[in-house]
Amino acid sequence: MLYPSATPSRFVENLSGIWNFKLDDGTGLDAGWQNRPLEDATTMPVPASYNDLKEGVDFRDHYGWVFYQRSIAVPAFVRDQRLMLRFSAVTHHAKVYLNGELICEHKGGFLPFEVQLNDVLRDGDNLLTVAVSNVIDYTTLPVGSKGGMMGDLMDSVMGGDNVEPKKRNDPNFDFFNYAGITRPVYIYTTPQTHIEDITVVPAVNGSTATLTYEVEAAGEDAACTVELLDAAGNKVAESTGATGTLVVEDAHLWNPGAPYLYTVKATYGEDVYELPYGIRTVRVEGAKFLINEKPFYFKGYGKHEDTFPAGRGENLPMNAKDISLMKWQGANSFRTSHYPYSEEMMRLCDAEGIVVVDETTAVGVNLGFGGGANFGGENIETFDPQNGVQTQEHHKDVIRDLIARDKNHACVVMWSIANEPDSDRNNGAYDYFKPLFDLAHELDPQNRPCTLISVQTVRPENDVTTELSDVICLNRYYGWYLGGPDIENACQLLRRELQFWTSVGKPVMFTEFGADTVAGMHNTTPVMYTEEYQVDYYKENLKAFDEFPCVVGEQVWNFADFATSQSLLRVEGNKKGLFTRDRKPKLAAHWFCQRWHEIPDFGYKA
Ligand code: GCB
Repeated sequence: MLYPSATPSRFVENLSGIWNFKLDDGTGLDAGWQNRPLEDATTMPVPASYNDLKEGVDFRDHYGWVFYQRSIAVPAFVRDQRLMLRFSAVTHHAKVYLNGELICEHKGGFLPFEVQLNDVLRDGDNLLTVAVSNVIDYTTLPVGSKGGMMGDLMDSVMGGDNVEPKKRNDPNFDFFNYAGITRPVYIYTTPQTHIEDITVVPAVNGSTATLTYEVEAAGEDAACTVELLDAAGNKVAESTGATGTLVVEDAHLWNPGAPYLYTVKATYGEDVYELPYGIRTVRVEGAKFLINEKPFYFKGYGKHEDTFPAGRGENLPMNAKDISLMKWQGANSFRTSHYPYSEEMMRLCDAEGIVVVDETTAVGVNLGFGGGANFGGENIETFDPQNGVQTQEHHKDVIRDLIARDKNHACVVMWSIANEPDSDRNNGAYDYFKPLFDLAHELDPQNRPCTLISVQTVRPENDVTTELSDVICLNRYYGWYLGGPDIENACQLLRRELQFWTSVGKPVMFTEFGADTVAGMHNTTPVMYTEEYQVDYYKENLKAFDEFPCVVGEQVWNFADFATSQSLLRVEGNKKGLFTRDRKPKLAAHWFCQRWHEIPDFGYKA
């Protein structure tokens, strides 16, 4: 799906701003709130998660639907154009109504969707209502269940059955279930005969690059030309036809830390679309991860889109700051844990030369494990046909939509199919995941490496990542959840595990390792939760990583502290950040600054 860019043939209106807003009391849809102006509405900025923007736990932890509303109109001079209403992300389930009529519905909180307006839009003002649900269950990604444990507990303690538990979401994952219209909403136009999609695949031979392209169009037959412009806007290649190749001599490659972006300018009839495009190659060879045929070493983080008070709402200044901090630290990469990040962030990574492991929304596909902080997992097998997760079809849709959105990004070097699922082949993981890996490989025109992010609780010998993943990605907490506070001994177990992975013969990368650290907590003896312990934890783990040539990357958990559900293990959120939530460095941030500036992007373990 193309990003909504303004071009000589396309007009874009951004609907960001203050909308009307109301929490549903359980009657909203039946009572027809979508049909008329909301009564007693409050205000709400779009884009943003709503949870932290008004006071009170009932607001923050609201369960179910909320309503967003505003009026929209388009000027007469674009009325004959194709008019699209496009949502960049609505978390997690959206029903979109125009003048009371349901015009589209979407499941999944982190990918764009759109609907054509021409036939439903009236002249003058139109009432746009978006009903948004934050409910997660065994059919959604991420996975959750309906909570109410406190009621059960009180029943068992008090011996009564008269306590009605309050409905709430019980996430099977360790980040706050922020919701709302979290990314921009646009109306954009195209000519009726228009470009639907563009796919460009690079191949590099010496100093010559060949780009194979396909322009998908709709409407009438029209002439198609595709030009390649260099960064200064000069035409360096041109071709005609909806499919073809562009040959570039002395091509500038996109490299981590040294990006170069061309523009692929496609014209179909009257429609023009300009796609920023970096040329680079990616492949795995033996236990190496090659970018532009050179062995790359990942230095970076698992992240979250999480800031105060926007929640998971798009925060462009913070995105810019985060990338600046990454460069300050000598990092070169991150993983979009645990959902696809905004399109603006992906474009920024292309422009800034940051390497991205692009993850789906599949987190919590593991019912034996409560996802970090919530160790309340029920004793049901994850892939149990009756009572287990029912996510596979939706998981396929997410993979389809993610690859459709991000396939042309130079920054994306690998797809992460899931974070910490039950990946034990004895529990049905192979049958669940094999079709998903096949689908991703088939859909990605660049056939990038695919992985799943493996959890420490599955024995390595039983982990389907061995056969399915192109890169073995490990979330490991030796010296924290496992073996803490005896970091040294725990790291002996880590070494034993790495011997196993060495024998598999694939590249290995640590996608999570870390220790909760409360900023400002210090001690001469490094005890758990102090800044000193975090430094020692990392030093010891990295000593082990450095001993193994198959380890091609270290991505710490986490870039910054972030909000989670409340639990006994979380002190106002997860504190494993190298930075605080407002981006102040902890001791370990300075330590990594030194380490990562000494490690080259390429050839570290040559
Ligand atoms: C994990 C999860 C991550 C949690 C982290 C933790 O393995 O992938 O979402 O936040 O552990 O800190 O417990």
